[in-house]
Amino acid sequence: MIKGALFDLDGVIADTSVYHFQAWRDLVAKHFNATLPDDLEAKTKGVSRGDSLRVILDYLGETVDQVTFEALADEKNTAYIKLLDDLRPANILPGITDFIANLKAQNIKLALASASLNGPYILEKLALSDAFDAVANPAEVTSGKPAPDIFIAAAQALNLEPQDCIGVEDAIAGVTAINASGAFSVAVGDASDLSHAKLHFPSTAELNLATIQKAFEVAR
Ligand code: B16
Ligand code: MG
Repeated sequence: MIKGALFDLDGVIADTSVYHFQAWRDLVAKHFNATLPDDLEAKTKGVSRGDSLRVILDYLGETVDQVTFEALADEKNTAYIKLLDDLRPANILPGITDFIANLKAQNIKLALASASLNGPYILEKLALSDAFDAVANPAEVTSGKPAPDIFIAAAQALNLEPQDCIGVEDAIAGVTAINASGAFSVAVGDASDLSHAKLHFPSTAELNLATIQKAFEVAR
């Protein structure tokens, strides 16, 4: 029986991932006079702010000192928050409101397992704060995704074992993290590289609790 659902945020609850990459692109254009290719986005998805910046600097072949690194990360976050200005409940991805309602109808507890330090702020903007029983704090875990820490912390916050939970993700690193935590990985999205997920839906609109429950029981 599924007892908990551990949710990623960016790309699962709302499509804020496009804003993340837009903010990185603007930063790189301004400070390095360079353009980031589309395929770099997948490498920054689900990955912490600092790790995303490392991926980008690696791509650019740039090294910066610690002070500059922090300043760049801060500047990106300020720009990202600005892009979130108009975020509202209508921006919740298709199917997510119903999926949350179906989980709650089955007494399945909900926790946020996002790498984003802006998670609580975004939930508030989407009027979803009350829907979640717990929010795992990414600032309090040792290692970010693809390490399992945030999913383990989210299960713990619900007083559950990861094995009794599903994790829902859109990112390669996130699915790896769920699998390593022991939770049952459910991937959403059209990325062809989510094949390591136990179950995959092409989009959030297709998330189906009955299908997940069946697959979960078979796997357990
Ligand atoms: P922040 P998720 C992740 O959120 C994003 O996918 C990733 O692009 C971002 O770098 C990371 O959060 C950190 O976000 O800069 O807001 O702390 O997909 O794990 O919900
Ligand atoms: Mg995500």
